[in-house]
Amino acid sequence: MRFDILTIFPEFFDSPLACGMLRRAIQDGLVRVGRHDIREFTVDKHAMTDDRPFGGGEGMVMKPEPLAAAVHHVRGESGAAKVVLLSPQGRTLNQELATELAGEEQLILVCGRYEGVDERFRLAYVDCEVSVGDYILTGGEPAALALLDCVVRLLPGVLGCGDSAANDTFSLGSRGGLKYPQYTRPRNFEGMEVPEVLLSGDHATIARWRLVEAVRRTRQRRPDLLKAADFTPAERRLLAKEGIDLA
Ligand code: 9D3
Repeated sequence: MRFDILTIFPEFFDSPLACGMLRRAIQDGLVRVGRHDIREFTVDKHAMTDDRPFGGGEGMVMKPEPLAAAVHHVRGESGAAKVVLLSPQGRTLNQELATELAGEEQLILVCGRYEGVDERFRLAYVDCEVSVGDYILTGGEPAALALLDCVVRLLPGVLGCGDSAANDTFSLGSRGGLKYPQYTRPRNFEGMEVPEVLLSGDHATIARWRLVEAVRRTRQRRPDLLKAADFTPAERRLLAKEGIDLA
């Protein structure tokens, strides 16, 4: 898969791309990430990427020509690239959207700054607008980074065995719920003990305890993520016995 990021701050992505899973995926050739400075596609002598809004008002608007020229520059031979504008008005990013995007051959991520991009660029070039949530960022770059990160980890070969999708299958996490509480050494930390059941070596009992704790936690913090249909009859019996009502 190939990503091309259009931005006025290409350096923004330097250290994220040089660390951890993203670095490894790039090194292994599983993904290619190009960064392109929109300023290099400007058409005027002052290299302006933004201008004042027609009709007046606060802030600046990104000019359409540099954005269009940058898209033309990075669009591959096939022309099959999908142009994604990171925008507060977009579809909110979630795991389902990440899975859809992971099926694309090339994504061109357009990072807006200022008050937004010229409407004509959006209409003529943008296939999909994505937001990362209902809060205000300074621009599209941090949103593009979140999108890149969550899509890349879905690509074949990127995850190690320890974090594989298959390994997730039995946990609530893979069904959209939250993770159970986790513990590692030492057994006593500041007077707090690790729950006895986790030291028992009884894998079936541990699995049941984890399911119960994960559901309890999800119901308390993110009830929107819990659907009774996600559980087997045996799991529903166990949860009912523990006094957890899925309805
Ligand atoms: C209504 C006036 N503007 C802000 C006080 C609107 C506005 C313009 C530009 C708000 C944010 C931004 C910059 N943000 C993004 O480009 C952005 C974003 C976000 O702010 N939140 C969540 N997802 C995204 S994706 C791109």
